[in-house]
Amino acid sequence: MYTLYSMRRSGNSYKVRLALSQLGIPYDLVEVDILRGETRTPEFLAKNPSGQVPLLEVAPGRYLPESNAILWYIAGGTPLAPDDRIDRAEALQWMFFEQHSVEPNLGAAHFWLTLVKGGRDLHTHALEGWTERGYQALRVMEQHLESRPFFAAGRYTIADIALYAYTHTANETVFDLTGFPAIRAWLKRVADQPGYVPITWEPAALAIAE
Ligand SMILES: N[C@@H](CCC(=O)N[C@@H](CS)C(=O)NCC(=O)O)C(=O)O
Repeated sequence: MYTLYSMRRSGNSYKVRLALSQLGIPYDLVEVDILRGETRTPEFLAKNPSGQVPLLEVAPGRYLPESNAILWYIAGGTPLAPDDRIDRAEALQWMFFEQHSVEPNLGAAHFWLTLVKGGRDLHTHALEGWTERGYQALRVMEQHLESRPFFAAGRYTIADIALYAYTHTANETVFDLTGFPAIRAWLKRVADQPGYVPITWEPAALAIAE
């Protein structure tokens, strides 16, 4: 059985919890508090030298970091991970976009404004850039979704899961999605998928570490 090292309010961790739920894969969950430095202990760094969650133990002693790599691993061989060459490349395209344009802006705003006490004051200058680049990313997504129900392969895939994580919490920070009707409709389509769980969900049998 997999063990997932994850933090409840982390969008990157949520991607993996959402996919595991939708794929019906059982797993043990270890809640890690990054605000208390729990990913920076020698024990954790031995598992993931990057000191970050999510981290999936795929077999005893074998660890896989990076949310989008984990998505490809757990969804491999299922309809959530496109097999066809161009469909797969399209899914990858949007997952790279997520890491380059969405996570560093919407994700950073989410982390510093909603999770860290006083984070807004600490990052007043950065916030301007996150906002500008975040809206730029949202406009790209909006345009794509105006004529398509999902991001890649003409169906719901792990590309949607990756992009959903920080887009669905965008309005908790500085982003107003009122002017993005296609994104709002897509957020609803994702939330309507079988096996959907919200970011606050946790398995009943939580957790080894708590
Ligand atoms: N590119 C990585 C980013 C992971 C990441 O930034 N994780 C954050 C939580 S969302 C973390 O663990 N931060 C703790 C730290 O850097 O000390 C992914 O997609 O998994």
